[in-house]
Amino acid sequence: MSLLKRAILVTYPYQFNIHEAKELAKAADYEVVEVVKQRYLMHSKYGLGSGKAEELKRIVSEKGCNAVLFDESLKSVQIYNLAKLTGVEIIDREKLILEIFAKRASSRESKLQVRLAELEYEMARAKEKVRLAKLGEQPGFYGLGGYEVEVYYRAIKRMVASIKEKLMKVRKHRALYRQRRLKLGMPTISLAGYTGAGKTTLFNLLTHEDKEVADSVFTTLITSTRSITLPYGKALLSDTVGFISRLPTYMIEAFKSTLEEMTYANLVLLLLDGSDPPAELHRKYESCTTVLSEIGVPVEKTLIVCNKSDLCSKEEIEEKIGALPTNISEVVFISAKMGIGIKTLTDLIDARLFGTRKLIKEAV
Ligand SMILES: Nc1nc2c(ncn2[C@@H]2O[C@H](COP(=O)(O)OP(=O)(O)OP(=O)(O)O)[C@@H](O)[C@H]2O)c(=O)[nH]1
Ligand SMILES: [Mg+2]
Repeated sequence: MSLLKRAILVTYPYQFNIHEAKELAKAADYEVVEVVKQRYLMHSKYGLGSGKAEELKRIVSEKGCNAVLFDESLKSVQIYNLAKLTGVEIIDREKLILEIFAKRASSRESKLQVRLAELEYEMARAKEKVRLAKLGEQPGFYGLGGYEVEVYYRAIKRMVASIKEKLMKVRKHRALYRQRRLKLGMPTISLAGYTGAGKTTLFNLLTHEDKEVADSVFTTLITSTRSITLPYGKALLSDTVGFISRLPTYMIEAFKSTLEEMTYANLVLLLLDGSDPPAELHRKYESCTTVLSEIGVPVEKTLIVCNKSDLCSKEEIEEKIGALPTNISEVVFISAKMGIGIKTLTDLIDARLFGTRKLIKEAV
């Protein structure tokens, strides 16, 4: 029995947008029955232009769908207008990502993080609802008065504060762990990269673990840390949540205690999927470096690792990497799945972390 909800996807007319939005839809249990494409999705009334919005209305009724997935962030008034026009639920990109996170979150921490992101989503829209209520229009409030709207807004604010407090405690806990690890003198390595780049595959290979690897988006939500043995010492390797483009800052904020590990890492391995077409590789690379700089990881700490080298020729990947806006010359080509290039990678990590130990040993 299929539990998939039937949905129409509204997105940009580019292959990578369509592909990624479909992956997100699949991960949140939606079956995309038709794709409506438009170059510009920021029109004030419906997100879409009004002609396209009418077309969407027609398709929704023809196909008998339960929802419209809108591949951009929408304001409450736009959601309200679209829902009124089409008669079905409107899920924007942020909401869709939140649905996936909510479905996948299994630890107490990731559940808190997802709840925080959900409330922040609601709060951003509640502000607009308050404004509209004051103007006498109340989309989405179905007759709530301005007073109740204020109460609602304040209630969300209180919940946000309470969750933040709980997350602070988790952060303190992590800080304690970090101090303990520091005392052990073990350097730390973090895996970073777009969702699906192969972080967990590499993590499993280096740590002999068996964490879930899958062809869908956001497979990993919980950070795992294990020790690895390198020629000149031991280090701790962490796998974590993947990045995605157009992720709003508050979501990064919500996952801060998870992502924060990266700011303390001695080395961050930025994994790229070398089999991506050039435009996609470029776009994902930029999304990753934006998040890394937002959370405060200096470029010098990053090592670019180009994964899935088994899927294309070295020349092909080198050409793609060469076109990236980066001045980092050091790129390692590996295949985590096939175990190709792993020795070169571990030697490089070793040199970065224990370079001086090696020199001392060679000198004596
Ligand atoms: N061909 C090929 N496939 C790979 C390689 N590394 C990983 N994959 C595949 O890529 C997909 C995603 O791998 P994961 O390790 O789950 O990726 P991830 O970066 O951890 O993804 P998230 O947890 O969603 O952020 C899986 O289907 C893997 O089997 C590789 O070197 N070659
Ligand atoms: Mg993973």
